[in-house]
Amino acid sequence: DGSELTEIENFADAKFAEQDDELFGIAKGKNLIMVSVESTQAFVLNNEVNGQEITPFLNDFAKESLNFTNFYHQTGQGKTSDAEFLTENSIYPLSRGAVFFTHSGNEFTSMAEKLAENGYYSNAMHANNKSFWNRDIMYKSLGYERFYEVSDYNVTEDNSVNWGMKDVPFFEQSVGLMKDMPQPFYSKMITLTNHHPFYYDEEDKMIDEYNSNSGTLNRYFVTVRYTDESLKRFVEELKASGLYEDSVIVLYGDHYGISENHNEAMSQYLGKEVTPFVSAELQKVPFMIHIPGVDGKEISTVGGQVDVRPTLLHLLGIETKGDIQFGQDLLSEEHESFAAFRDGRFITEDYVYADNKCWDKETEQPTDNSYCEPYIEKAATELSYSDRVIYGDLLRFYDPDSAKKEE
Ligand code: GP9
Ligand code: MN
Repeated sequence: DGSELTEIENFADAKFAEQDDELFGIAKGKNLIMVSVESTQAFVLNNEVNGQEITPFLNDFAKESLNFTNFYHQTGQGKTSDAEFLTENSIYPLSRGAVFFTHSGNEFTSMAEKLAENGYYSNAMHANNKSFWNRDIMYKSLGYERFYEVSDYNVTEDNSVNWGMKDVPFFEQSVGLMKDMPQPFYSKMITLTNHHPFYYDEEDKMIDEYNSNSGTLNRYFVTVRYTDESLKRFVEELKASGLYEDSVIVLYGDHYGISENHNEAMSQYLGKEVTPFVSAELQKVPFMIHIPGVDGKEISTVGGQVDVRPTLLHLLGIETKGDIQFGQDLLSEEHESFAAFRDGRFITEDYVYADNKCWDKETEQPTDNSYCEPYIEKAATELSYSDRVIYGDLLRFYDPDSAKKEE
């Protein structure tokens, strides 16, 4: 009932990280373009395969952006949709199943809804079947006004590969759609080409495959390189259309592309054994925020997808105090270096908890468990409160106005 929410409200209020005054509203009134970059892990950034750069565009773009270098995905079985859930709501997905399927009828206080309340045209763009991950239903609950899905795009055999429409034409056609949107708009875009099994057309191959016993990993580099190119073209098209100067561009990796089934090939590539420590560190994904006119900066605080909502809303000058959020503004001085994974692993400033061991980041070896002990409970508490919000549909009882009055 409502009283259960009170306890959770208190938890969220205690966790709230006050925004930095200098940064609050620095992107006020700008469009927000947020790209979920399919299966892109951070290890490909500033890295090479066969002596060839894998992500030349992202490497440059990161330098012009607020670039978060210790940012982790926190998804479970809901994969892309879990990443969407986290970034929209600052609530964790479930430990089993996909919350997009199991709780699409819940009440949410998503970023899309909050932006719509603040005059934004909130929409999602993804050139796949609209019912994939139950998006057509869930997006209504999340407050998107419009979902540009496969039927809004001109998809041909020629411009498709693997799972569907290629990223280059997807971005190209999306800019066409954006030109007609009322501003400011919030567009959440989801790429598709760099998806397992990472099949590609020969004409799109810009670097050579890797050579290992895993065809999956070998091809992965080629399709990551292609998606990197598509993002470059996207930004060029935004510039040509005049939208670039008025838009914040956010990129995040949704989840891993290379599972533990490919550890042998991965260890060949990395030149070291894929221990549980390395495996956890491989869950790092890119997260960058590009704001026109704002200098790039590397931000090393440990965080995750649950932190995206407060971080972005504060930059856009929208308060989140009193909202039920489990994440913290990554740009706040009060942000605590911490990322809980959905499976019980977690990352702190100095330690990684994985395989029931506490790993020292410096030595990459297990150390005394007592260093991780306090965080084990912290992670469990946080996840259980988050689960209660979903299972009890507790945001039904949430009244933002009364939350504000209590401040
Ligand atoms: C499908 C795309 C991929 O529309 O979002 O989903 P995934 O398998 O990565 O969760
Ligand atoms: Mn995905």
